[in-house]
Amino acid sequence: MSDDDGLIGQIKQKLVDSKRKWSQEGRLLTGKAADPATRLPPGQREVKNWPVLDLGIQPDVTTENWRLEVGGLVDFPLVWDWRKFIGHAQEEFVSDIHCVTAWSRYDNRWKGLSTRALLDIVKPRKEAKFVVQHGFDGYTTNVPLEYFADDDVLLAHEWEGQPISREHGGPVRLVLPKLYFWKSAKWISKLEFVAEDKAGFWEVRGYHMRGDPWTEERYG
Ligand SMILES: Nc1nc2c(c(=O)[nH]1)N[C@H]1C(S)=C(S)[C@@H](COP(=O)(O)O)O[C@H]1N2
Ligand SMILES: [Mo]
Repeated sequence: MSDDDGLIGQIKQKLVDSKRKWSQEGRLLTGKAADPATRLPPGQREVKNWPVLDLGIQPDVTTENWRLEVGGLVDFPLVWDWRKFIGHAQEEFVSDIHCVTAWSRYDNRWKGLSTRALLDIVKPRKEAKFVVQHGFDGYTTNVPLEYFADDDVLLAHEWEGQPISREHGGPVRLVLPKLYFWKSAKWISKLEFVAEDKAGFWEVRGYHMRGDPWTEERYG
């Protein structure tokens, strides 16, 4: 890390407070389900730009100082640096982003290591049912293992042929397209396999433990 604590900015307390209030009020809920074939989940609108959403802290992570730790209920825990990570076969996927603040962005071309490839290496134990993602900014978010293991989930390092920028979570972030985007940690530092579900940063503030956009699992 280059600066004192490796972080820039300050946590946006107002954003955190207003999003917590949204969850209490059930803001943006339409009560309708949408068919995935329609492409746009209920209550969402398409944007062409790519908004930046985080807690206001954008850690200075580079390919030099980045490390990925994988632990918890796995047979082969690991700590990788960039060279180890990039030495594994990379895959590309095009997918849509659905953010719980109601924007969706279509057709994002991601490149990275598939979570299936990672799972083949670390071998989760049969008791492992959930994955907690940790970011270098202190962010956490929890997902069911079967969503984490889906074939379109990447530990991504490129977007549209370019390295993922710092503001969007570079050098490596998770991309899990079938859930709201808060379930995809930026500046990923650690993956923790657990037996019991464990609420992450937004989940303890009223956001959903799973977060499926098609059934509007925004809060709860
Ligand atoms: N480490 C970390 N990951 C995070 C967040 C964060 O604050 N810290 N915010 C989440 C939220 S709420 C969203 S919508 C997406 C936003 O990603 P983007 O800024 O690239 O659009 O990242 C998610 N992952
Ligand atoms: Mo979000």
